[in-house]
Amino acid sequence: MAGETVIAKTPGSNILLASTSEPYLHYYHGGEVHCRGTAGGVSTAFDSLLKQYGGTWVALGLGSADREVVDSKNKVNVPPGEGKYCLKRVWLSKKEEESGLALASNSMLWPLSHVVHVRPQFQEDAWEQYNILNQKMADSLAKEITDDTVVWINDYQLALCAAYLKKLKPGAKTGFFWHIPWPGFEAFKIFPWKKELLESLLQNNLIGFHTDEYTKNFLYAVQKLVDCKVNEREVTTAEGNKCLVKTLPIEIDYAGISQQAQNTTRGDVEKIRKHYQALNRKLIVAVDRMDYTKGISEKIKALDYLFTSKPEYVNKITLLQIAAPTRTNLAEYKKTLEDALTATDAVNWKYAIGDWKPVIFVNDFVPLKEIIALYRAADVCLVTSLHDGMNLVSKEFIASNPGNGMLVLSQFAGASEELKEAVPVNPFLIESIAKGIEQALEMPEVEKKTRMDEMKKTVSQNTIFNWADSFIKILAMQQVNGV
Ligand code: GDG
Repeated sequence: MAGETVIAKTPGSNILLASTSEPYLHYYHGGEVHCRGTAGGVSTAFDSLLKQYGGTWVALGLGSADREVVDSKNKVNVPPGEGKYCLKRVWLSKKEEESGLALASNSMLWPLSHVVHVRPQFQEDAWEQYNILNQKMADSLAKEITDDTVVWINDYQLALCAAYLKKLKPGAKTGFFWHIPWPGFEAFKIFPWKKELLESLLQNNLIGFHTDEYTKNFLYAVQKLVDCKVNEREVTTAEGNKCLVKTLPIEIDYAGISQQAQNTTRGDVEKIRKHYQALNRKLIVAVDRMDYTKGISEKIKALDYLFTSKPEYVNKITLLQIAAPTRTNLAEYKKTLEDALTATDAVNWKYAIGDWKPVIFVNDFVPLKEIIALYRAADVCLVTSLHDGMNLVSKEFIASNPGNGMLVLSQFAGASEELKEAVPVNPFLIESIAKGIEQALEMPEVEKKTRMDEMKKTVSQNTIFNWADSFIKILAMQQVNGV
């Protein structure tokens, strides 16, 4: 399938990817250098892509041993031992990391874009450091650009990158994907550097969003604030740059994930269930980065509510929550973890019996192979994001589960636009989550199978490879100003 794609056929498509998240992280353990993958949608998605197509990925190097493994040009081939593509690392000073990444990206733009009522913390100095971070990435990208390079910049941490890059390489063609929601104007208009943000983004030749709602919100803000012409979804800036704005929902490597899942044997599934004391009990699996947008405490409280309102479920279900550590230096994230642990202790204290605990909370990075095995073993996958650009976990579950499980999915995850047969919940209402869990647990086998088959059809039709092909194909057709 990948061999027939536009990228593989077009010799002029030398992919140069940019994101702050790195797909592989090197770290010290016991005096030795180890390497592991990282949790997060951008890492997972583009790793499967570049493993297939090759290319260069420019990302920050934040692992304790990242500097140990790169060559003189800051490059290392990954995955380790396979060398499928080149990872080029960019180093930040402590100040740039703390202000440009942690504060500007994760305490300003992240809460601004996710409408979950966490107040963004604006600071001028952080915005300056954000500029420096974007400039550094642009400098590093510029060194890799040749005539046939297609530059694909990713996510809210790099919104100014194209503007800096085009000062160095005016003829460069750049596409940008915004992986998180773009909020409505009421929420967006409080951003102090909103015009600068929009004008920089519009220097790209293509911008992608996951849903039509985000695309429309973005275009509305552009029309309100920027001197430009908007013709349907094409924006022409006062300087003459044409930027196309498209809705392109991200997908997963369905075949790859479902193949890995099928390699999981019945014995493996039984072992997992036994390990989590879920042999004769129902297993609910949840996989998230430990982020306040994901509604993790809400899930745990919903389970507590379910046991209180329906005591017949006590000792009959286990929630296994994988909560991979993320942005651990930020106060909001520390508090979110504390809240989740408090909710876990409360429900476990009230209801644990013998070897059974209602909630198993794993605040650690878990290898993808194990996550896929868990999706396969699960009776229910519970996704309760308060707001989520897409949510890849829901699609990974659909690809991995044999069809006897059920997905409970937040109405406020972009994925809910495609996965119509999932059980929808409003995660702001604990009772709604509890009802969703109950509906999924009690659903007749035939209905589950029918719904899961429909969702498998949807997710398998559109893969990460088709998604990337569409993006690159559209980008390739865009004119670059003055070239
Ligand atoms: C952003 C947007 C959008 C999680 N824990 C572990 C682990 N993961 C993997 C999952 C999945 C990925 O991380 C999470 O992706 P999501 O899409 O669910 O969420 P974000 O990280 O917030 O991603 C999101 C995405 O970008 C893509 O555009 O969908 O809306 O917020 O792949 O499996 N992987 C491993 N260990 C873990 O402990 N190996």
